[in-house]
Parts: sequence; structure tokens; C-alpha cells
Amino acid sequence: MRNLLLKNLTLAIYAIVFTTLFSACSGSSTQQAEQKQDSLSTTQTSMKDYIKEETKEEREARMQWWKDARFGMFIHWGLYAIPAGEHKGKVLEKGKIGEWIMNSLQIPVAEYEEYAKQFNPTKYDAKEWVRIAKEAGMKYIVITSKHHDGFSLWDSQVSNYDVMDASPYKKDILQALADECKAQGVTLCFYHSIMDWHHPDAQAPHYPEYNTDKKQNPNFNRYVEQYMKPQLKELVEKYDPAVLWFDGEWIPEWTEPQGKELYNFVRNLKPTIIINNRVGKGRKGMQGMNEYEDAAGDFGTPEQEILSGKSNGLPWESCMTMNDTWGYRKDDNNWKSAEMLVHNLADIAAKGGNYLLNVGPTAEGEIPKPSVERLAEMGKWLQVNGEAIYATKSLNNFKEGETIRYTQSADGQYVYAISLKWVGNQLNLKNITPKEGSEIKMLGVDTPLKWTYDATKGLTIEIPKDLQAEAKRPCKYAYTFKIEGTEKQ
Ligand code: FHN
Repeated sequence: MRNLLLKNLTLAIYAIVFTTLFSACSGSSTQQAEQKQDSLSTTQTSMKDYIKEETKEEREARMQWWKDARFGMFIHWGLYAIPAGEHKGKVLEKGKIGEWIMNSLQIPVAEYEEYAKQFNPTKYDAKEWVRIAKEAGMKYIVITSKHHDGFSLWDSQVSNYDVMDASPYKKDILQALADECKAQGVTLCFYHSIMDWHHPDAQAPHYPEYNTDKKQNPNFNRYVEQYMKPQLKELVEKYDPAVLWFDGEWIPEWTEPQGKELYNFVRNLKPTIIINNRVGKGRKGMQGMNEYEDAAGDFGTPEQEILSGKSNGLPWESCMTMNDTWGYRKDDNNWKSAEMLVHNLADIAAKGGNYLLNVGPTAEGEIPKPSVERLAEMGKWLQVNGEAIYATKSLNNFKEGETIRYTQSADGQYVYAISLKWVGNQLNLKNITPKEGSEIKMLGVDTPLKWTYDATKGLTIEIPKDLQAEAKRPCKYAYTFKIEGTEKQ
């Protein structure tokens, strides 16, 4: 309560000063309340340059848990879930994403702010969300602390455009999620947009086209120093996220040196944190890997796509929607099948990447049923096949033909051949040399399978009759063969 009073007092003082200084600017009262709080200075006196000073071994050790995790939940949630693709009778064009509605339908800041007054997700149940992620086999959650529309899902001390101050909900969404993640053993991470369509020192004055490369806000640096960095400091210090997942870095106001500086700023707040490559300007379009060698960031971020092969060094994570939008759109029913999602996960794991699969909860706070159903299916598959996915390594040849994907146990003892279709009576693999006299099993089946090996014909595995009936198989969608052996050189 005392903190809240202090915060409101500071914001009120700020509002007066800011109104006087920027009365010429066409912002709303909420915009005007967003500014620096002196007590939240982000000046770090002795900043370590992690980009230059961290060794390869240190970096690999820091990244290990994340690489082992393989599968995470992306959550795009914010005010845009209220219009859900339709604002004042105007429906977003097909193919447009829900969380971009403010930009796509050119909604003025003050008009969009009205959604904050309606944001009251009474069905939000952090326990249930984390349970859904965990049962799907997801090891981490990346939630939008703030998306491009600028609305914050926690009680930010430098803003009153947040869930606590601007919405009737008045509960800290991130705190509830952080508590549940801790209780259920899922790692919490934050997405944070550098671009901000609401802040007067960022892209708000670019209205009607917030996302433009034709304009630059001369005050952008003030937004960075007095708003974005204090917000990041709050997020790191209050909720201890394991990853900061930046986005919106393509704006002309943002530069690679700023990205590198921000990377170091965040690492200095929490040395073990992992940061994606969108912190700087390195990402190459939707393919998402780095365009140049020394780009800031710890991992590449292919978006809505999977790398065609393995990466040559940079860890990567493919982020993807289950339908065609990140933020909830009530009219988007173009769902990928559970089979496709399982195949994507196997393909990504074989190529050494992570899969960050998105859900876009409704304004009431529910993860849409089709997402929940698909995640449950993935969870069932992982219950049987998880050992071929988590903490695995890739082979040089990550695939054989179009339907086999390979992974390898961390100690190199076992190869996992994941078949993306039912194999019939026999499976023939040319790329693997099994250890003589070893057992080959299908994951989820106790009895070892018969096999033969011939240097020219390769490895042939017999599939027993009783597994030919779909109902008798240990899982659906893809089948894993655990082989003690090595990749043929
Ligand atoms: O503009 C965003 C989009 O809304 C969404 O957040 C995705 C997720 O990777 N990233 C952006 C574009 O690259």
C-alpha cells in the first residue's frame, strides 16, 4: 500500500512535469504518466562486458539447461485479446495477427487504452496454465511481459499503463505465474518488446503507422534509459526470469551497439540469464539466424519456420503458432494437427534446436481449447518418447529419407531413430551401425525387437504383428527406435 502511494505520488509529480514539458505532443494522460523515477536509476557503475569476456566454455555451461529443455510454451497475452481481431466493427484482414491490431487498424493510443479499462481476466488461473505446459512436456514458459502495444502485465514502477494501475483486474499476472512456475518446476522467461506503440518517447507519435521505418523518435534514447531499462531491471529483480526474449528490434531507432549495450546491461543484472538475438540487429528476417558474426545474443530465433539443417554453431529456437496468430483472434481456427506439431518437435530436436510453441489466451484468461487438446497430445507422445528429445545431441546426418529423424543420447551410447510414419513390418536404416549383440527397442514397448545387420543392406528391424494394430502401439504420430550404436561415418 505504502509502495503504491509512493508510486502514485511519483507518477503524479511526473505527470505534472511531463504535461508541462510535452504539452505539444498529442499523447494521452496515461502516456504522460510514463517516465523516469529517479529511485530506479539504471546506471551500472562497473559493467562487465560479457560479450567480450565470456569464454566459449562459460557460454556453453550457461546455455546447457536451455538446450536440454528443447520444448517451451510461448504465451502472447495482453489487451489485444479483448478485440480478438475486431475493433469497432472492423475485422482484421485474414492472415493479420491479433496482437498487431493497434497498428493494423490504426487505432489511436487513447482509443486503444480503453481496452485497459476492460481487461479483467477473471478466469486466469496460473496454476492451470503451468499445469497445461508441464503436462505437454514443456520445460519453460516465455510470456509477453510487454508486447508492442506497450501494456505491461505486472505492476511496473515506471508506468501506470499496466495491469495493476490501468485495469480493473488489479492483480500482478507475472507474479502469479512466477509463483506457479516455481511450485511446479517450470522455468519462467519473459518476452519483451523494444518497440513500444504507446510510449511518447518511442513509437506512439508515429501514429497512424506505429511500425514504420520512415520515422524516428528523437527522444527514443530517453525511453530506453528511463523506461525500458528500468522495466527490465524490475522484471529481472522481481521475477528472476531465466531468459529475456527481445523483439521489435527492427525499428530504425534501434542499433546493434545499443543491442550489445542492452545485452550487457541485462547480463550484469543477472549473469546467468540467456538472451535471444533480437536484442540487437543481427537476425536475418524470419529465418532468424544471425546475419553477421559478432551479433549480440545467445540464440537464433527462426519464426514460423524450422531451419532446413543444423546450425553452424549458434543455438536456435523455432517459435511457432498453433493456428495463424500469436495473440488471440476469435476467428482463427486454422489449427495445425497434433501430428504436425509432434513431427515439428522431432525435426527440430534432430537439428539441435528448441521448439517454442505459442498459445494466445482469451481476454477472460483461458488458453483456447484446441491449443489445450493439442498440447495434451504432445504430452502423451513425450511421455513415451521424451528420452529421444530432451538433452539429446544431433548426428551429422540428422535424417534418413524423408521420414526418419535421428537424435543421440548425451553420452553417445544410443541413437534414436524417430519414424514420422508407421513403419509396417520392417524398418531399414542405412546410416546406423548397431553394437553387436545389443538390444533394439521401440520406446514404450518392453520386448526387444529382432534385428539383422549387413554392411551393405544396413540395419533391418522387424516389427512384430501385434504392433500393427494402431490401438496396440505405445503412441500415435511418430515412433522411436532406441539403438545402441553409432552413426556410419
Ligand atoms: O511482431 C512480433 C509478433 O507479434 C510476435 O510477437 C512474433 C513472435 O516471434 N514476433 C514478432 C515479429 O518478429
